[in-house]
Amino acid sequence: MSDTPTTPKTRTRTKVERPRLHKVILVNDDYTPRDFVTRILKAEFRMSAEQARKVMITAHRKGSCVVSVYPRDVAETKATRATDQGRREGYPLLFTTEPEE
Ligand code: TYC
Repeated sequence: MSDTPTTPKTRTRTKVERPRLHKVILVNDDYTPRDFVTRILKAEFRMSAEQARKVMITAHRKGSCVVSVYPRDVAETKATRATDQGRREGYPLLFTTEPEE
């Protein structure tokens, strides 16, 4: 150990917070056909047929289901695009977004 007096070094730490991710949520309704919901999930959210079917059935049974999480702008764009595809076919299919806790 050396006897040289040491001056405490101060360190500046810049806190960088990761941007919060946002959930895309599929909301159940009584009118949109199951196969249509599954097709949208596969196309817009790049899910396998099996994954898409599971998410669709969960929303059908429980009222809603988290599809995936993304940075905010991606989540909003995907939710809007997927909802619009239902509207174009006359279905009330709805995808919403909310920040992750
Ligand atoms: N409940 C619809 C039906 O029975 C199917 C459906 C599932 C619709 C999930 C929307 O988010 C949904 N045809």
